Amino acid sequence: MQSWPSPAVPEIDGTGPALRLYDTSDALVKPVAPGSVATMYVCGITPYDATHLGHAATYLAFDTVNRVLRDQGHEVHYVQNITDVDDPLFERAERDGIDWRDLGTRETNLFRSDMENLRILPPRDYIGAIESVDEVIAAVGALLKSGAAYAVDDAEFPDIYFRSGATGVFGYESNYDRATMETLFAERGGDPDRPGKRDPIDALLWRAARPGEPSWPAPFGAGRPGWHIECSVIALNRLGEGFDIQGGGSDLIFPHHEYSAAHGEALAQQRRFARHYVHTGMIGLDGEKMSKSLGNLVLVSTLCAAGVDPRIIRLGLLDGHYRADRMWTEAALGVAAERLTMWQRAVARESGPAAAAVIARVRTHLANDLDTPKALVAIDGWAKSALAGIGSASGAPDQIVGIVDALLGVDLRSAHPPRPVD
Ligand code: 5CA
Ligand code: ZN
Repeated sequence: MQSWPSPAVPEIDGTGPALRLYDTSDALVKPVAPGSVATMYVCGITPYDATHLGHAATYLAFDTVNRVLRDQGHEVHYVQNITDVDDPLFERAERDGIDWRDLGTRETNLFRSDMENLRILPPRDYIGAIESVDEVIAAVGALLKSGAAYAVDDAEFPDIYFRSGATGVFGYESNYDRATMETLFAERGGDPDRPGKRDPIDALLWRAARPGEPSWPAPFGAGRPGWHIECSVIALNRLGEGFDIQGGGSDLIFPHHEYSAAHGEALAQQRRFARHYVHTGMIGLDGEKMSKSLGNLVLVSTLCAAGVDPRIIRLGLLDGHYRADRMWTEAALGVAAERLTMWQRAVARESGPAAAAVIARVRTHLANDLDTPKALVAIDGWAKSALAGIGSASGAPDQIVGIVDALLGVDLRSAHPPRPVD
């Protein structure tokens, strides 16, 4: 699948401290410690509805990770999937009387234009489930062969499941106890009551073909991929085992990332799937998590169509810490709009306080588990001083424009209208 166009990222002199991020598995903030090429996989959308601010916040958090790593001189190999074969897509397509492939294409196009408007750096590999079916078939075959997978005893629908005990370390990613796993498994797409499973929380790897559902031929019987194996193979086949960052929202901690890791580890001789499991908090509206199923959505595309500058959306989202569950409010947009205006006025001046100390602070805050709220406050401080006529560093406004563009993804000098949807 084609990714979206990349915005330019200016290179800024110097470098900051090495990035440290919270790892869900080890339950602590630790160095990301990549080699010269940093490797990052972030779970992509299920394209049955439009991008809301919760999705945007999650992709923006990993965009900031991407920008910080680049600023530290790393090349970043970034991979993202599109879950374009899944039940929610079929159900919505059926409800709306359209082909599920057309629905997926339409919503993926909308997502791409939202990401472009928000100036999110695109993944190098943007891979749909449809495109990766062959990879899944190879992986399921290998898991069957090694005994990590089994088919249920059902002549009509011999679905294939993963033995959650196969790796011996199952549960290390989420650290959840058995009761919590059972609850979340049932709530988030699992099928604990499927007869024939050896353990109720064993996850589906391959769903045998059902009438009216899409399927692909495979040596172990026609069917379609389960959800978690899709992300395991797309990541593993491009980044290798032990890649640096596996990312997504906190609703993916279990079962999705636990099983993506376990599948990957069973395939790659037990090496830890990802070094870091990084999870963003949930964005809510009116006291509830923003979700397609609840329908309480603020869409990026709606805001852009109403003339809201995407830079304001970015600054509004960056004003909260990525790991905090938080509510989106109209007021947050107002605050972000004022901030953008203030920064623009400040960098339009001929001089201001020397930028080096501010740039160092921004880098330090971001390296410290992505403390974007403090990074914004550091820029505020510079902008207020500049507007008060303090400082005579003539290069400073340009330097501030550079760092805000490179690390926060906001181009203070652009006047580009958002790109219309295809
Ligand atoms: N396709 C799968 C991942 S393989 C999926 O979860 N798709 S999704 O469209 O439901 O979500 C895409 C990303 O947005 C996921 O990382 C999810 O955790 C995140 N997300 C969904 N809702 C919110 C929210 N309200 N706040 C923050 N992030 C969210
Ligand atoms: Zn995923």
